[in-house]
Amino acid sequence: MRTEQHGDFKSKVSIAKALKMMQRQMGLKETGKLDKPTLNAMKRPRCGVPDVANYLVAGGIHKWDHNDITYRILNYSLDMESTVTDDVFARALKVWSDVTPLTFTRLLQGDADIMISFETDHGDGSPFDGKGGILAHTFLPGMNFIVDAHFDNDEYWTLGKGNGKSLFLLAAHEFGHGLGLNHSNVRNALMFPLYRYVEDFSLDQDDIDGIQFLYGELTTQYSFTINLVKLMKTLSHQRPLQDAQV
Ligand SMILES: [Ca+2]
Ligand SMILES: [Ca+2]
Ligand SMILES: [Zn+2]
Ligand SMILES: [Zn+2]
Repeated sequence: MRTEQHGDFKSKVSIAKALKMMQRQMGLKETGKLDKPTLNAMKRPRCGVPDVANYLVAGGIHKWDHNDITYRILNYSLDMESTVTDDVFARALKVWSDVTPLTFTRLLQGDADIMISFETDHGDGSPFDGKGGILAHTFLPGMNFIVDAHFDNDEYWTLGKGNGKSLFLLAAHEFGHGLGLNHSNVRNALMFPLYRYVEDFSLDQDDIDGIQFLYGELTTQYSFTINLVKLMKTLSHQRPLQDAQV
């Protein structure tokens, strides 16, 4: 029943209209035609979460009903050491916990809210496409009990420089979906669908507005506690150094 309604709705959207929506999403001129800039943009490496489908479900809010999110890393790629990969995923999650009351705890077994894995052929109806093209995809919360974050194993995952794709940037983007964010049409936003390597990464105001719309800001009391803990750590690290100098 649900599928029928969805199909019916979808068939009313003409190709030109869908193209225009996609062009808007990619920040291109909305011609409604498959012109050269559109074709070029479609060939660029990108996240596999479909833009147009997201517009079709626009209006629905997908988010977690709790702030203490758990995650689990199910497997590793051959491109990076596992400890480096663990660190990359932790840093990518920190991007979001830095600006919200969300916390992320890693589980080593059992069901976590976000299940992270590297995949090639896999059975979720959105197969990967080998090297290039689609790099990763992630489900939005609320549709499934568990959110899967999948990274294409055929990509060459790196820390960003040189050949290969930055696992950190892709993971931060994918976790944005895993927390409920759709794609943004702001070119400098992390949630823009096309991959672009940046050395000094920071969230765009558009990303911050989006995630804080869903989960609120990091409260001052909470950030005060975090800063206090950081200060105490710094002081306790400095003390032995001072002793050594005396
Ligand atoms: Ca691919
Ligand atoms: Ca690989
Ligand atoms: Zn995406
Ligand atoms: Zn998948």
